[in-house]
Amino acid sequence: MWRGKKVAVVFPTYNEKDSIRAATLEYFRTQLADEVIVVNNNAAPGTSDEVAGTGAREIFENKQGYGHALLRGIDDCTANGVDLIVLSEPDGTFSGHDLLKLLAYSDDVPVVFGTRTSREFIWAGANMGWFLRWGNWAVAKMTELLFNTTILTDMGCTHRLFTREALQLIRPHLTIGGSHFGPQLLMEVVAHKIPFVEIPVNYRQRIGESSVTGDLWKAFRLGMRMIGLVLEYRFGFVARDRTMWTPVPPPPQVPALPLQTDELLALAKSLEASTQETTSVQETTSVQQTTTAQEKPLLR
Ligand SMILES: Nc1nc2c(ncn2[C@@H]2O[C@H](COP(=O)(O)OP(=O)(O)OP(=O)(O)O)[C@@H](O)[C@H]2O)c(=O)[nH]1
Ligand SMILES: [Mg+2]
Repeated sequence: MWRGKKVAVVFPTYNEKDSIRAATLEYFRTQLADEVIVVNNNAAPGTSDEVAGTGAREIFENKQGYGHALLRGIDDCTANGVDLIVLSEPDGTFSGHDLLKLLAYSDDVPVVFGTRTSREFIWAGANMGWFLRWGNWAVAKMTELLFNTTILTDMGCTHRLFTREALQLIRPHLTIGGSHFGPQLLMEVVAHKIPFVEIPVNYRQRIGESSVTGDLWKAFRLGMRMIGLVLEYRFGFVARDRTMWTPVPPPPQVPALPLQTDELLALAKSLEASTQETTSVQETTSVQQTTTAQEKPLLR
């Protein structure tokens, strides 16, 4: 639970039998995760036995692929009223310790991306050699430049946080079932103009064999597809009828006290008007705008 909000961590699993138990317990130990949802994507035999008894809820996705597995987890969370959805991997690479950092930024923005390219956060033995690190960085910088976004240094880090409202907005546009689902998720956040921030997350050595970026040739092809995807978005080849994220107008500034009676009355009126305006904005959008990011200014 984070500030009264229900938090769920989604673990897609394919080949993480030897690490999934420890990974699940690591996230529960933070006492921040209300739920850990394991999406079994035709996972290695014995995975379910490892998950049993950890407190995680196991669900199944038969369509093979990283994207299919994550989408299944996302759909489960949004259907069950989870407020803050954190994606991760149960292969030992990501740290439960970073959950707090992702949640802390969710107070300000509806999407928090992790980056694995900050040198101080890359552990010995992690699969983040110079090619992966600088390749990811270069494509992310290209995206930052082409879309004039806030700082981006990693396109494909699974460790990310989304509010339910952000995911509901972009969900109809998430179509990729394979490994480049991660970059598509990022591009849809950018395309919908959803406010986001990117923060460094710990990236450790994988337990067991990577089936995606462990092979340099596969990683290179994935990189090329990422560049293609970014250019498709930039030059409008991807369907464009999107409902943009609706920012709520900021409340009027509260002047320093002491105030005269007539000033107090004027302030009360303007606050009332702004509350009504906010309510009407929320009513006219199809998406519920109830994230802390929007509520927070009203509380100040
Ligand atoms: N390779 C693969 N991974 C899957 C599949 N379904 C779910 N996953 C999950 O996707 C995550 C990423 O796969 P990994 O093998 O760890 O690949 P990786 O080297 O971490 O890839 P990156 O995170 O892109 O660097 C893991 O949590 C897998 O369990 C699938 O069909 N194939
Ligand atoms: Mg991995």
